[in-house]
Amino acid sequence: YRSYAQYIDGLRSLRSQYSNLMRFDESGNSVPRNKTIEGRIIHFVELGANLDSRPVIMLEVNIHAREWVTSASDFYMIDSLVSNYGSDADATFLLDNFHLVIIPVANPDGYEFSRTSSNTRLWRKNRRYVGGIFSCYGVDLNRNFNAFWQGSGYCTSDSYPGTSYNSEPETNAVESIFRRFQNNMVIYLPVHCYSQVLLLPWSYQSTNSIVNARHRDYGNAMGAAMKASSGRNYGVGTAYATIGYAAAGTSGDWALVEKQGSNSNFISIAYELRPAPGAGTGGFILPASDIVPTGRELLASVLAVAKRNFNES
Ligand code: 0X9
Ligand code: ZN
Repeated sequence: YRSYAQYIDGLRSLRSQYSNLMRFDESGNSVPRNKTIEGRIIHFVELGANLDSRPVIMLEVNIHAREWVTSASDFYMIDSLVSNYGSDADATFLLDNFHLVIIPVANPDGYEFSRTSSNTRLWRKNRRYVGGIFSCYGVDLNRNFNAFWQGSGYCTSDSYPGTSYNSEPETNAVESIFRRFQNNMVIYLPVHCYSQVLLLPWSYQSTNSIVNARHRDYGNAMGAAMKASSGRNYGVGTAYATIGYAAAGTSGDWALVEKQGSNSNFISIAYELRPAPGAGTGGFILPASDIVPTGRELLASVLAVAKRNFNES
């Protein structure tokens, strides 16, 4: 598993090799308010042979610090797409017909903190100093978006939503990058782990009913592609129906609201990638040998939604 700096260096070197297929926001200047509390830039990368003239699929990865396999498998996917373009039919199809926008690590402060020691390995939130009588740190960024936001809970909670929606720089950065590509965007995919499910909206409601049947079709197509890749069964449904709880203020719901709600053709589906063998609280701690097979699942499912979308239009 690489550091944030190593991922960014890796993207730079891929970009220098495949400059016809990649764009990378080196300075981060194009996105307002995109610096984290500890001063890191929330970078994004764009992939495609025909940037700016193709529908956008956006991936937001590793917004929860401890979910390391999400960024690792995403890096595998990026590397595999650009290096197989022109020789592999699927990679060529995807990069010829779509514009991928990827935030490779949406919570770099939290990610680096989770890498500092085994005591901090299961850190989830960002590194905001909140204070209070317990001098606590951290806002759950996937509760901080302006969609059905709920301002409940104390800052000791792992899912503390912040003092108001949008209070965090990372949330603002994700929103700014989204807005920049929003007009052409057809699919938004937040990437989490480890419940091995594909989460359909709405996330905030304690109900099993999904926003529309089209989401179910896309989720099923993703699950089938992942099954074909690894043999694993990914569940498909709302957060409440699959992992057993509703979550307000998530980026997935926010993206759908931004794109005009349930009548829109826009697709917003969140991944919960595979758990570590044995699961439990160790479900987040996957051996490095799981990175490539998880990356293959991710790639197969992104390809599946792209093909589905391409065939619709
Ligand atoms: O609780 C969460 O934020 C997510 N599960 S996790 O174990 N990765 O923390 C699921 C929330 C649903 N997310 C979206 N619909 N975007
Ligand atoms: Zn998560």
